[in-house]
Amino acid sequence: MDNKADYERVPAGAALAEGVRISEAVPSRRSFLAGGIAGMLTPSVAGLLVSQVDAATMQHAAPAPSAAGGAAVPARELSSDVGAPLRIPFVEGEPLRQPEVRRTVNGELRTTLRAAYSYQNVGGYRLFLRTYEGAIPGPTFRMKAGEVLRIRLTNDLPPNREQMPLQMNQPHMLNLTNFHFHGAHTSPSGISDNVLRTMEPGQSYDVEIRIPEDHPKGTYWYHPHHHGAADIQLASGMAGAVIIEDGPEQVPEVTAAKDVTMVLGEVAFDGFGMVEGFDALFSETSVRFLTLNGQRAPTITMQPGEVQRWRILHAGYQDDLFLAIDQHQFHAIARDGIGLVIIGEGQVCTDQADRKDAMLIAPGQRIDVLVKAGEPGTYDFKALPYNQGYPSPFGLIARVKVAGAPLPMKLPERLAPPPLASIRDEEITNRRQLTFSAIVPENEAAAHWREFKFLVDGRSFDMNRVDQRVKLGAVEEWTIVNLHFHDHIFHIHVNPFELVKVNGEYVPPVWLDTVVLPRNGSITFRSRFLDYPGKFVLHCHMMNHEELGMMQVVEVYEG
Ligand SMILES: [Cu+2]
Repeated sequence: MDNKADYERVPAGAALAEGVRISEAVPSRRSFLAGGIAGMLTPSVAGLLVSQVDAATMQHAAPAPSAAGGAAVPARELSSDVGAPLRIPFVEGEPLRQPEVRRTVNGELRTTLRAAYSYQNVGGYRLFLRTYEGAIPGPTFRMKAGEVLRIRLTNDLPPNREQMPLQMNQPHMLNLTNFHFHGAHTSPSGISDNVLRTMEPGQSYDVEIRIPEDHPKGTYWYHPHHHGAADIQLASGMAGAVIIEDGPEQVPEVTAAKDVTMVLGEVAFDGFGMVEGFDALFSETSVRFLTLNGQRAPTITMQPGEVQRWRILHAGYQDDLFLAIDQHQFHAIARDGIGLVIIGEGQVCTDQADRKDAMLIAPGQRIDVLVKAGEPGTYDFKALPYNQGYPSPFGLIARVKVAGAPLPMKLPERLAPPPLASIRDEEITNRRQLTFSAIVPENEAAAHWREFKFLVDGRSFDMNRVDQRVKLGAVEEWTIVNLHFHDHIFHIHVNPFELVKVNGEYVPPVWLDTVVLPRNGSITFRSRFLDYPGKFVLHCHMMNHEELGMMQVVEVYEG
């Protein structure tokens, strides 16, 4: 079901009439100091600064919603402020947009995907970023298990004005790209989900990914994965959702729920409004604000009693987010595209697992949740402060406006049968242990980022070395030990895994493809390597760490 039209039907003017704030995105130096704000500036705080918006800006603020998302804005409508990055009128409370949806025809989703710079209006700033199809996020692909995704990917980024460096584990060659279908159980070879491919600027490439008939149905995503450029491109907003649609086994309460795609973004940029290196991304406080589908502080509308299915995808580049909605609950029904056995289970890798009102999501993870609207009112959907070894970004993400006629809908009492069978002890053919660690400079200043090393098994990534050889047909149990005092995020391509232990203690098993690896702790999971021989990678999904070397090559070989 495509809700795009529902969202587009809401006229921007109607929202404005109901008291939408017009905010200046950034306070003046004077007001900043007066306010004494050291942490993230929430839009609500920015909203208080409306009196400082100059008259010319106010006059032209109303057309801003239609100009959002990268459309051209006449120069006279821009703020008179000449500072960089360019600040523009910012209207809070626009209806949440849905990314453009592209669908299958006759079993094949055939599409183009153009990687290119474009101007984007994001939360009060006019940024110049690498994007897919000139949009943040990129289009949503909707397909079914058993279908084929065929993409003609054109790399229209400019030439790289540098040679390939000797030090590969630092950002480099930022205009090389490729295509990764995160979470797909498919071939990692040839022109399929092959992240070891290189796509040069000025060239077009075919990608063909076959989704098997028995693939778990749920929420997946795509993003670039070329080592050296993946972090900068993802942080710029190059990401989109892939939805493998439900089958007839889905329970009626979920089928009846409005299906909403929600792509979380962490917005960071340099003093020019661009993302061109680690000076924009590396500091632990780089993230300026959070976005949902590329929008800052949009409004999600629900009727009292309504149940919606939110497909929450964390496409941010670096940090765990601890999500909550005032006076509402998340009811998780799937994690990483794989249906849960029990509603709400799977929150295990957090020191706040007992907090039932909040939900931890790591970059790369997806959590499908049901949300049942309560009494009429407006509620904040936000990220709460969270300790991931260093503080996570926090602040407003969106507002949930509950209004209109009551729409009594039910939450399900049980979910569809789980798509993947639990791995029994006697299936296991091999065990192995890996370590994640870091070497940090004596003074961890952001400016010293070149001195950080992020390692797996004590080594930096080398795409020409195979680190883990797994025999085709193996069923293995892996323990990943984190020797660092920060959390990391373990992700492996091609095969999902069943998490069974955290810090050596058994947990209710949950299938995932991305998981928080607790600081000075460990995770243990089981995985089946029954098909798809070839080379692929495992890595930390905190993309700064991946780019600084926290990645390995895995080869599934036919013995
Ligand atoms: Cu990491």
